[in-house]
Amino acid sequence: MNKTDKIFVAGHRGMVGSACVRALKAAGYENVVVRTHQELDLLDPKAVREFYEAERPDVAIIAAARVGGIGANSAANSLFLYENEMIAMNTVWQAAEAGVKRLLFLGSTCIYPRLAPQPIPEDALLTSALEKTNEGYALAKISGLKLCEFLRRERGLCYHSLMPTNLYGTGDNYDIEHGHVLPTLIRKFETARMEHAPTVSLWGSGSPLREFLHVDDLAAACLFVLEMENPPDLVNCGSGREVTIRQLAEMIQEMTGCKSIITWDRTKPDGTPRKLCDTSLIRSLGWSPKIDLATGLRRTVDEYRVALATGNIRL
Ligand code: GFB
Repeated sequence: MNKTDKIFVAGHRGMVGSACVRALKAAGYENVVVRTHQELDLLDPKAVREFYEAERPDVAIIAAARVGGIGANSAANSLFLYENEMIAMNTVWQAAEAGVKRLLFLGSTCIYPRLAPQPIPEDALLTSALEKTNEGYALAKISGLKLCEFLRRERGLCYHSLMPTNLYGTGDNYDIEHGHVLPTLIRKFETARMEHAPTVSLWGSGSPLREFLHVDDLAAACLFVLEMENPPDLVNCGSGREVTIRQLAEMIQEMTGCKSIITWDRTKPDGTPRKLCDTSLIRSLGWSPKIDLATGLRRTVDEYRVALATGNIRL
């Protein structure tokens, strides 16, 4: 990838896409092309084809997706499958048809089997059954990464994929019902602190393990693989550190100064018991994360407070 390349970032208003745009600009890539949902409907193949043919980007970064936490995914697996499948097929296939030479497809480590070996290596893909709570999302992401792999093999296009672990950071979604666990917990503890609530209700048992990566570390990883001449077809990206949901809750509780008692609502799902990704491949290539969880959390709590005070919270 060259500094003068025209780079299309699909999903630039989301947490991942906006972090990629920031990282590209900070690294001196000035020719970044974006479209809002109103300007370009990624579910519409014809519109996507016309966009690629009109703009002719050199590079595409596919960060657009319908995303959500365990609540959103498990309530609407059909929608997560349909929209993400359409977005993946349209943005990847139409790019190839329009002659885009380079493309990075972003997914999630939920593509791996529910009971994959831990830490999860890239070759655990499709070795056993998926986690049911996000099966729709996972199937769509598997289709997208496979389409990239096939196009690379059949047409020699440099299309490749990166699978991040659970992400958090600037521009996250703080919706209580639909958000991911980390932003939701920040909002729950902050609200309980301000309202002097006696208890804070969290989901599940608190025992599942999750690995968290700050989105700025992910954006750096995206640039890193895009700057490689011959990147792997599929590479994991994670912090390499995992915590239980209970430990995460205690960290956020302490950081927010919330005195409420934590209760666990066991009618809510735990999801996959553990999903620590094996990051040895990306580390061996030369990337490593820079933002540890305590530092990233502190920054995120501060950003949440500013967003709340200024009415800029994303829900
Ligand atoms: O981030 P999250 O919603 O999704 O985290 P996944 C879910 C874990 O946090 C479960 C617990 O063990 C929940 O029981 N949890 C505790 C809570 N309290 C809460 C709460 O208030 N809200 C939420 N949301 N969780 C997602 C997938 O899986 O991971 C996506 O659904 C995607 O498709 C993403 O792959 C990376 O980590 O289980």
